[in-house]
Amino acid sequence: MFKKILVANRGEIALRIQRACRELGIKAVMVYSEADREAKYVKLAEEAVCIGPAQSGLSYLNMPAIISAAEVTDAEAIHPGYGFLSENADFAERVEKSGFQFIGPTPESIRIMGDKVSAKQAMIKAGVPCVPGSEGELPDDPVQIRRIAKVVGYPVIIKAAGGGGGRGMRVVHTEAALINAVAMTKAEAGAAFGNPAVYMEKFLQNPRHIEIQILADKYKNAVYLGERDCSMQRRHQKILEEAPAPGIPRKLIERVGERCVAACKKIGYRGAGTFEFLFEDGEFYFIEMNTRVQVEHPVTEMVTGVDIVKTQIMVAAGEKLPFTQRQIEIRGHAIECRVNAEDPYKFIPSPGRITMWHAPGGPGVRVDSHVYTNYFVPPNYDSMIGKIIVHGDTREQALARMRTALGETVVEGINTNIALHRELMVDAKFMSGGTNIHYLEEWLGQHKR
Ligand code: MV4
Repeated sequence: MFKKILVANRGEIALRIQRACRELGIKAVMVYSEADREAKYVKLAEEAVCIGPAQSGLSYLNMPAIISAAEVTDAEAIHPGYGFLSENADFAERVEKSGFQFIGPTPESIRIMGDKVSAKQAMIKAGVPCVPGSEGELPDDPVQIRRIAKVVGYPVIIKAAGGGGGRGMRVVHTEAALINAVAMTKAEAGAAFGNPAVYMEKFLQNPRHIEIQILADKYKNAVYLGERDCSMQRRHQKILEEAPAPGIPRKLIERVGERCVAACKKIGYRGAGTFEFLFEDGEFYFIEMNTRVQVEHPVTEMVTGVDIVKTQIMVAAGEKLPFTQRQIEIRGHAIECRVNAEDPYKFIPSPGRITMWHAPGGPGVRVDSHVYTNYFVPPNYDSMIGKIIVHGDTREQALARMRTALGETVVEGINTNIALHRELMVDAKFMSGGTNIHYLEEWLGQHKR
């Protein structure tokens, strides 16, 4: 096992990784920007290195600064967390070329999944169900493009190979609009991602966003840890997640989970990973794979009892997965509410000093947050300041526990979206379960103030 790991991230996930290291008896080196000097995990760290000014580009995205910090502190591995450099294949490669273990998949795996066309081709080959569409990149010939769209059937969606997470896509409803939409998406993709390649899919009108968590080791062992329902989102920002997904038969999840595991084995995937699917009319359609630990990993930890971050570290160190698929059981229900420093209805960021922070507690309640009373939320980063996660024997109990937890939570000095979460936890449609990816935006439209 590693003796020392460098944590190349900030905020709640930096603290989460530090906690996993403590449990494993590993020393964690924290890196921080000038804006994060006061962070709890920096103060609690046995070692911490300032890697630059507040701007991410000069600190958390600064590869030489991070690798130098690993060198001067004698760390053996680097955990990238989520966001920042976590899905940057060049970073993973530079980490390994510098003699450190990257805690994540191989640079090749990251590269394949980063290109959405090659990711989809790998999944089709491995037998994972995908959204019907162009087989690979769209050709230049308008006649061929029209022919593909006709076969797929309108509406279609044009997506950039270099995009993902909602960036670089365009819905097309008619043949008349097709060629121009392809040209526009290609031009934008070339400018934004340095890759003009685009592909086409059938546009699904009212899907849910369901994702499957997997863990794999270096010896081709892989397991799936069930699914998460991440449909509650606004502008591609998830606001709450839950596991299991309400109303989806276990047998269906098992079938798609087994395909994901088979795909991992086939491509030699290692580490934690998430297969993102759209779910509509009882069918799963793969869209993208994330090659990092995700914000919402705790709901899976709560229903499976598996420590995903700890396991990520163990498999990166070359250990075998400490469990088999048969040992994975889904118990009860978990919900996570992301607490953001922002106006709850206008979504304007609200950085500043937290004059009072009181976290909830009690049975089945977990809070992952790096903040505290008198903490200053810097304006330079994502507005998420923590996550409240609850577990219950049933979804109803989890909902009741979340209502209680949100009721106990006190945040003063800045605005947060807790009021929005309190309303959603008593919303009849959300309570009945299974709302789709458009629900929150429609709800916000009807609850204007
Ligand atoms: C789609 C889709 C409908 N049909 N693909 C948006 C994020 C990116 N990961 C893929 N996205 C979508 N792809 C087809 N063929 C609808 C979306 C989509 C979406 C997906 C998941 C969660 C929220 C979303 C919000 C808007 C659109």
